[in-house]
Amino acid sequence: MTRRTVIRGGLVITAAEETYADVLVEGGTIAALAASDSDCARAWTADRTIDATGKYVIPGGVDGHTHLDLPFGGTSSSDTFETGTRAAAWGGTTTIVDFAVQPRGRALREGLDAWHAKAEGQCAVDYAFHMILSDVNEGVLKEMDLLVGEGVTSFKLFMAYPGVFYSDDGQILRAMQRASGNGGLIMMHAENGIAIDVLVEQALAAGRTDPRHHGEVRKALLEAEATHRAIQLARVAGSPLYVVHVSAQEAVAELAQARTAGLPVFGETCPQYLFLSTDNLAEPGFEGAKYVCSTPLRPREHQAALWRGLRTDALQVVSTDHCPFCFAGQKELGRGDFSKIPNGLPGIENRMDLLHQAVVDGHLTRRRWIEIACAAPARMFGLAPRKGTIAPGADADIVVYDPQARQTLSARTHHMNVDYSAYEGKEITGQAETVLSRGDVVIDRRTFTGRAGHGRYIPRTTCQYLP
Ligand code: DUC
Ligand code: ZN
Ligand code: ZN
Ligand code: ZN
Repeated sequence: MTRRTVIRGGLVITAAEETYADVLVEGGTIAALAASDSDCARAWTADRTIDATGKYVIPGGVDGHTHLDLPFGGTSSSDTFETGTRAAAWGGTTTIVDFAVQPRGRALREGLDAWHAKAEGQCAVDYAFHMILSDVNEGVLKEMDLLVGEGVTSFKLFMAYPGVFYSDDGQILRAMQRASGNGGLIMMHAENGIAIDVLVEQALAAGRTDPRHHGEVRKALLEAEATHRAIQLARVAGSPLYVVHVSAQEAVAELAQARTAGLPVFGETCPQYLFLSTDNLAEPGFEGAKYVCSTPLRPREHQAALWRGLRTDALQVVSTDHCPFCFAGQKELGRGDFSKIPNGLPGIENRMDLLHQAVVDGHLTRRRWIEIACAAPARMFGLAPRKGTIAPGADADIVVYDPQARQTLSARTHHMNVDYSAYEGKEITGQAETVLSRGDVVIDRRTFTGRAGHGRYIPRTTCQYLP
């Protein structure tokens, strides 16, 4: 017999509507919705009833940008697929899309196989992969077609990190041309890495070695320039473009202009750019290292442009770029040389809550919260209609969210495998109370009831965001 669960009495919020409804789950999928006090809903019998009175019933979060167990900066990001996806579940995120990496000079397949091996049997929630192209050549272009065919439908390129992940404009154009033919989505790390490296060298030579100089050399104008160039290259190639981790207001302006012109150009930002700033990078001693990521945190003034971009659809998605490194032993690799601080911030557990706080603070409506955190990433990355919404036929990835719970973010209480919180002491209104992943309760009233290996690999269709 298929197990039946009913979630009763909550306010069901999707990107499209808000309605008091009961939700019937059969096995791993949503079977039906019906008005909470209707005869139809009252007639449902179930093995398990979850009382959501006074709570929101929302789709599980979709985090389209994570780096679990990523070798980077002479070390590896500190969350494994096991710890990172468990932390995701605690925070109400039930699908992640992580970045498999092409080893330089090797085949995409080799990188993809390595990522499958890391994740298989380890995940608490469902997962999928993008592919990072670190060395575009003829063989790689052919492999892109194969990967699209098997559900890896997006490819990240770097205009930054010369000598590591960097692609030149010719390589970028070729990959975009290929994507325009096979339906792949090009994701761009848009920063002019060649110019940044000159400024890094000059800063270090002048003795400017503290973490705050990381923010000073990675200039907003060099993000805007790269964003502009990526947009023009995508136009020439006839491919859509998704710009990751947008932080500079000048880059938002480039995206807004392109979208106003009707181009298939999309943008993502991350909680750290909405809630943190260069003030954090300038914290005394070496504390600023905790906030070193790329693109970098910006002066506070940029935040208003990001919120506006999220409201006006210049930006479509908020992902975390979760790439945690412990302060002790990892961030510390860059004492005396900011360029050696491993780049990345933790946040996979905090995204849904920080964005709910943005609803409380008046930056976003509740439906826009669900759009940018669940529905848009699901459509963008070919996970809809299974993920990102609450509708009959969709996976039963559901969060019973308490909009009144009070919590204080802290490394003492979080579940990410990292020794600090980027939001230490921040007070949040709202918390995921109970979380279902394909019908299984993985968080039950703030107790973890999931398991490593419950999460499945999800092959993706191509981007569903295009008209
Ligand atoms: N930026 C980060 O901060 N970390 C991982 C990779 C990236 O581009
Ligand atoms: Zn990046
Ligand atoms: Zn421009
Ligand atoms: Zn990233």
